[in-house]
Amino acid sequence: MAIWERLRQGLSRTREGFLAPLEAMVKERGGLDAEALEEIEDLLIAADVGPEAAGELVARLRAGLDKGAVSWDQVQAALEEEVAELLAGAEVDWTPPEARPGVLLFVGVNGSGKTTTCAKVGWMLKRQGLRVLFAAADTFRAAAIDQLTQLGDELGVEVIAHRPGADPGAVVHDALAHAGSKGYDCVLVDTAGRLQTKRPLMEELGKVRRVVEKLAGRPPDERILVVDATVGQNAISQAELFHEAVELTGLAITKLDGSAKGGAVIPIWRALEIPILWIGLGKGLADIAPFRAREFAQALLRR
Ligand SMILES: Nc1nc2c(ncn2[C@@H]2O[C@H](COP(=O)(O)OP(=O)(O)OP(=O)(O)O)[C@@H](O)[C@H]2O)c(=O)[nH]1
Ligand SMILES: [Mg+2]
Repeated sequence: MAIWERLRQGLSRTREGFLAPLEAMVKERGGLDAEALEEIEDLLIAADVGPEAAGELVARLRAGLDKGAVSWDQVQAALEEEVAELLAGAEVDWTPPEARPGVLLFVGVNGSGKTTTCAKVGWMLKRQGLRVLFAAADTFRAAAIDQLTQLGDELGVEVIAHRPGADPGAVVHDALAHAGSKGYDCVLVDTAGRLQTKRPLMEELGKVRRVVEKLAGRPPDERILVVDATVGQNAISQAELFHEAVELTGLAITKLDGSAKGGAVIPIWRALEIPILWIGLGKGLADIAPFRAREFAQALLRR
């Protein structure tokens, strides 16, 4: 299935929860009056768009549309336009780091999809002809090391791993040294899932960052927070703490397939203003796509 279809399908729960009642209401009223606009705001909030962004979207709609007889098609098109505009800044034309080896650090809370996203991105870079190395810096659980090692085998990507319980900083140190001597283009670092509230674990991430700084003379080129779309706006508080620890450069929003909280992408972007590099649309290695604001708005708002 094409990525676009998968995005549409992934957002279908969010879309239907929002569009069906909205369409019924606009059609019934034969246009947009003050009450209808208020109801749109409530529906947007219910779709996890957040009160602030919902208020702004409705204000824009109010300004952009004649209050008289507006058709459903006009309302739909205007909303789509506003959402696409609101998210435009979140979209980037991402290219792999130019430095060698480029270092991509994946961080996030437990189960958000770090290891999977690391593998997906590795596969993507490999297909672009880059030589990729994985660093299993999640030494917290033996299963985590096995998971990345297995993914590496599947993809033909070498994995640097130490035993469970080892220092993640040491893994990254070895990975960078190995990448340098073997001429790898990119090192992708998988880290342990952590509760953002656990300070020692967050400090460990800071340490990983410093190891890279010491060896490469610069921080990891990308510090990517992997967030699970199904947690909705909770992603914002998560991100703030990870940002403190490693200064995030990008987001990967996973599990947009099947989330009923797809609308949360809007407040997440507005609160953080960290570019959304990729979206995850399934468990498979090819289920990843660059974030495109207009595509997202269409998938969210067009039937
Ligand atoms: N549907 C769906 N599932 C995903 C996606 N990304 C990851 N998953 C699944 O989410 C689960 C957790 O993924 P992992 O990549 O292991 O997550 P993690 O952040 O590395 O987890 P920990 O290392 O335990 O913190 C797995 O079952 C993945 O297959 C996605 O985009 N869509
Ligand atoms: Mg993991």
